[in-house]
Amino acid sequence: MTRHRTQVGIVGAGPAGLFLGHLLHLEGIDSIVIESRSQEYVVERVRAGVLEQGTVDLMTQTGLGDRLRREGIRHGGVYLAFLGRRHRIDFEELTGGRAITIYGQNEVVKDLIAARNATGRPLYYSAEQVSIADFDGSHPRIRFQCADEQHEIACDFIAGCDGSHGVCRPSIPADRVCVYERDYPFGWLGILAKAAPSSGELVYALHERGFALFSMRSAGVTRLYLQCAPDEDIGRWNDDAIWSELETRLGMLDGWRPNRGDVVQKGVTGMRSVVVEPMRHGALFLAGDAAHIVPPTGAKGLNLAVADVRALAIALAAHYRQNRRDLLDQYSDQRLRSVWRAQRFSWWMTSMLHRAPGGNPFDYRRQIAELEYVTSSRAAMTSLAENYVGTAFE
Ligand code: RFL
Ligand code: PHB
Repeated sequence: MTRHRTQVGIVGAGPAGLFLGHLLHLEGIDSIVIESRSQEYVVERVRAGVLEQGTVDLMTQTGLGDRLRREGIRHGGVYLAFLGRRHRIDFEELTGGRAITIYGQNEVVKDLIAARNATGRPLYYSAEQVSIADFDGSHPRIRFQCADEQHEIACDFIAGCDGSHGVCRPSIPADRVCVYERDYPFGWLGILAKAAPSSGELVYALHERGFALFSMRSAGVTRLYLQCAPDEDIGRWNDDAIWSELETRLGMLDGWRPNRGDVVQKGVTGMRSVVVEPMRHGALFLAGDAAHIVPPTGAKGLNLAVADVRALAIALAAHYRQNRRDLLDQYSDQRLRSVWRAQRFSWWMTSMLHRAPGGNPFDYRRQIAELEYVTSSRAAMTSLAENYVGTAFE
């Protein structure tokens, strides 16, 4: 058995765990990160693409801004499309100049791994049989196996950054947590394609046949999503069928539609809303998807994860530097306010833009009426814009 000692043991090397390790390093606080997957898997996983200004600012302020500045694409608005027409929501004009930045989650993760490697602080990949213990007492421990060797980390705090299927949240006794949950009766089929984006900005579309989203990663790569069944068999969809469905749902009366190209990745993801309360149990702090999941329609998950660990790093720094406990004590309540605000927005965007299976024509007409309102009333547009460009850090 190899024994380690650190100040903060971090479970999970997604954006939350890696960003926390980075922020703690800048504060001179030691950490060990353990990750159940391989480095390749963590880097290649295709997920989010929309960064709020708070995420961009934090990356820039903490030395992670170089590639983001060169390769990130600033968007000053998005389109909502229905009945064959696109309607632009002008974020910059409605929110006093605020915008979003397109930069893939896997690029964020690459930048964070490079920063971690430069510090020489440990990051264990392919960790097995991960467990946490005694986080209610004074000797929190993380145990895992790596390359057939047993490891035990003794730490002051454990950061549960292990996503929605991790071990940290289920380690909390069930009678001590409240889990608020909502399933949606649909999922997203997503593709990444080598095709030049035919729109400069994202297009969220409601069609009679369901939702579709046009997004991008770079000048040569388009990211697209289709509403599908939550348990959709991707094997049923050849590339031609996917493009043809995308063209049906995204094709506009003015002739606009996505450019076709080679599909380089495809997958299906379910949609859920989850909040775990509280986000702290003794010396265990949950952050990111380990504590909350939002449906991707509001583009909030990654931003919430980054905002959580920023708050946690500030609270841990106050503890180590000034012996203050108050910020650690406030962490859960403070973050839950912002999490619930993002939940409301993500639920609302999802409900407005998806067709429930078996939904009746009344619902569809009501959704169109809502979209007509949102794209014509300045008050309604401003509400969408200010929530979309950023509330994760508030
Ligand atoms: P992650 O990224 O899931 O990372 C958790 C890490 O923990 C590891 N792990 C363990 N490690 C050790 N021991 C264990 N027992 C472990 N169990 C798990 C996992 O392997 C993993 O590496 O969670 P984190 O860091 O909290 O980050 C959250 C974000 O990844 C997530 O919220 C976003 O991807 C959500 N999301 C979006 N968010 C946005 O802000 N903007 C978007 O545009 C956006 N689009 C999306 C999305 C998520 C999507 N999917 C696939 C769910 C689009 C999609 C399609
Ligand atoms: C993406 O580009 O992957 C993306 C964009 C907006 C969303 C979700 C995902 O709401």
